[in-house]
Amino acid sequence: MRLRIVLATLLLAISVGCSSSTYMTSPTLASSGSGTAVSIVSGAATMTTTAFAPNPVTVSVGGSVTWTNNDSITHTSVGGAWNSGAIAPGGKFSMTFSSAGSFPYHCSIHPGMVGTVTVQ
Ligand SMILES: [Cu+2]
Repeated sequence: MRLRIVLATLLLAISVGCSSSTYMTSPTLASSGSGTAVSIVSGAATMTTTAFAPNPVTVSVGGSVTWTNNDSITHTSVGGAWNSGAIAPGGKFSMTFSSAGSFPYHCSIHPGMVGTVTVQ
């Protein structure tokens, strides 16, 4: 009798373990937060088309671009359809592109800094 209870408990523990590990390996979270990376390079303020790297950057329709400020001062990414606001040093900003096209953008603090996002 006692053995039967132990076995039942053991089976229950195994099945709970299996279902939780299936949940853990679910790919649900794999696609979130993955954007094509663009770096705002060190010393970008005095640069033009090389301030953002890579430039131009190409993403698929529905894809996103994540800008990371690798410089020591604040920058922005401003396009026709988006405005990052201030991106502090070390900060990031992401934008998802849902239609194909060529989207020019710049830094509103340093208008010489220009880039293009190509969505195809
Ligand atoms: Cu800037």
